[in-house]
Amino acid sequence: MVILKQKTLHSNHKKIEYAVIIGVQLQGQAIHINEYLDELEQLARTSGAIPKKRFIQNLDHPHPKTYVGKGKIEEIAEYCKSHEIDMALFDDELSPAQVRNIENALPETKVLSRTHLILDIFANNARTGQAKTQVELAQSIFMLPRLTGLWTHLSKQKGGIGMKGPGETEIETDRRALRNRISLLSEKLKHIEKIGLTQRASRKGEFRAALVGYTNVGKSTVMNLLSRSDVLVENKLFATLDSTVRKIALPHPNEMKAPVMVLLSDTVGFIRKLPTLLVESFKSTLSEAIEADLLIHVVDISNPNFEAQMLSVKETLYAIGCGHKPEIIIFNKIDAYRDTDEFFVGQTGLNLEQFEQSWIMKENAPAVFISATERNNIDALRKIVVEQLLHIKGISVDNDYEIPYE
Ligand SMILES: Nc1nc2c(ncn2[C@@H]2O[C@H](COP(=O)(O)OP(=O)(O)OP(=O)(O)O)[C@@H](O)[C@H]2O)c(=O)[nH]1
Ligand SMILES: [Mg+2]
Repeated sequence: MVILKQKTLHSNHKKIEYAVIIGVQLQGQAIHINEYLDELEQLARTSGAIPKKRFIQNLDHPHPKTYVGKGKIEEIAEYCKSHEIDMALFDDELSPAQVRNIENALPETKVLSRTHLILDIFANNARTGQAKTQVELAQSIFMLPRLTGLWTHLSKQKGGIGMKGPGETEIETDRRALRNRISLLSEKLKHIEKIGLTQRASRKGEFRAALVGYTNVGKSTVMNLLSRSDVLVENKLFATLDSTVRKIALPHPNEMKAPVMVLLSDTVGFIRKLPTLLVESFKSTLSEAIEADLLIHVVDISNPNFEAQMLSVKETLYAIGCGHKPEIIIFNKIDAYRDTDEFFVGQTGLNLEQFEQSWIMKENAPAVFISATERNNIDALRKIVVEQLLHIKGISVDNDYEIPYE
């Protein structure tokens, strides 16, 4: 049996899908669940759904049978029925038993988690053969233990979110076929990776820097700014999936010397609870970051959760084995506060100037505060990147080391 089927005709006229968003506020949870659910809603919108209502319940721990309590699930079921809701979106991964019970309570509604949405968005945005193969592999591994879902019959009729393969295809739900497909895709990826390996090996000896960071923070905008290229920039999550590498010239700190040529790469953004299997599947795309001399960690300082986002990024960097790599931090989007006198950065309770001071004192990583869209402080950014690269390679600013150039 073939795993990926061509989309049926009706799915070209895509029906709008309505969603309810469901979360649990755990006792002692530092961040209010609403901030997590804002992100879940953004994921839902990015994958093409319209969120209609939020359901939040305060609990010591998620209910083992139905995630939220019995009364709450009945309330949700009632709402879904009367408002013809297509999907119930949960911020956490559900156990197979929870999925079964919830599906029984919501027989006409797809039960999906944030992982489904992330996989869907990745599937929509994958462009190259490598990205498509990586996403399909991740989807197949994710689907394998979840084939019992009742809603698969709904989705097979309806298609849509949670059932999209990369490109114009839908995911098959047959276990044996899925297993075969997983081994085929793994083989295909190994082959693609081998080619990438030789390409990257030829870049040895050059200065390499990689833009990393949470999704939608402005990595591609910074890439375009530094390289005058036109990588896709969008106010959407995961606009970039494939890594792009550009050679850029940065002024040498010693004006008498030739510019420093650097290979700069832009790659996939990270997100809270990025599924491990996705990180695993994307390791070859992330190898630009893994093999870089310097990581340029871009942070969206206009997002109140930026510190939690930085932690998520750090976790993912450790997961791919580059937690200890030299790093500089770009605090981007400082313009988002421009007209406010008394603004506070995130939840630190400090204004921007105080924050700059405290950050520089607190952290060892060099930091720079910029606006990529307003082009504020870009020279400072260029300078800090060059200084760090020279420092990492143990080259003093004034010596006559032969700097690679075009
Ligand atoms: N206000 C403001 N917006 C910015 C700035 N830099 C980028 N943006 C906007 O932020 C959004 C995301 O920018 P991207 O460059 O696509 O972000 P990214 O990190 O590459 O995102 P993904 O590839 O989706 O992970 C776009 O709408 C940009 O115009 C900035 O300095 N200030
Ligand atoms: Mg991008």
